[in-house]
Amino acid sequence: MTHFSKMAAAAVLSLCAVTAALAQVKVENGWARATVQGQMATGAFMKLTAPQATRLVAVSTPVAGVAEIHEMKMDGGVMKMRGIPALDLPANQTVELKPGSFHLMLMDLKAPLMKDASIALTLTFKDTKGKETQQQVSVPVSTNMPGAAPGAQHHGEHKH
Ligand SMILES: [Cu+2]
Repeated sequence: MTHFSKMAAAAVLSLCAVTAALAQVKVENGWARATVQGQMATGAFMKLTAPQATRLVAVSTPVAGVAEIHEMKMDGGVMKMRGIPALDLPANQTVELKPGSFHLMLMDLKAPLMKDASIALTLTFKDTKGKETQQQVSVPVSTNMPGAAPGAQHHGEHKH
């Protein structure tokens, strides 16, 4: 492991620790894709692990006029994305939001998302009893998945 990737891993881990201590749902490896001038939409990604079964039902952010939960799926040989009303988070199972799969869609951006900035996201969860909780997270803006080098962010919890 290079010195840089060690530091990056430490930064990600300390972010994990902070969010886990404050909140019910563990949010790890969050990031949003940087945009260029004139681009109106982008995606935000993260790993979510809920201690008890819950669902992600909404997302909002001050940087975008509209934020939705999306999924990408092959449909007749074409990759399509669509909004979904909720994302199921089974107890103690890590659900990964990543490019090509589930993601948070940020639309009607108020300004380009600059690399190395960070954005605030408010996640709304609704548990099996119908109780809603909100959780604030801050995620870095990046052009690609941070620490995307193979194995760089392996937490030993890979599931297929
Ligand atoms: Cu989308």
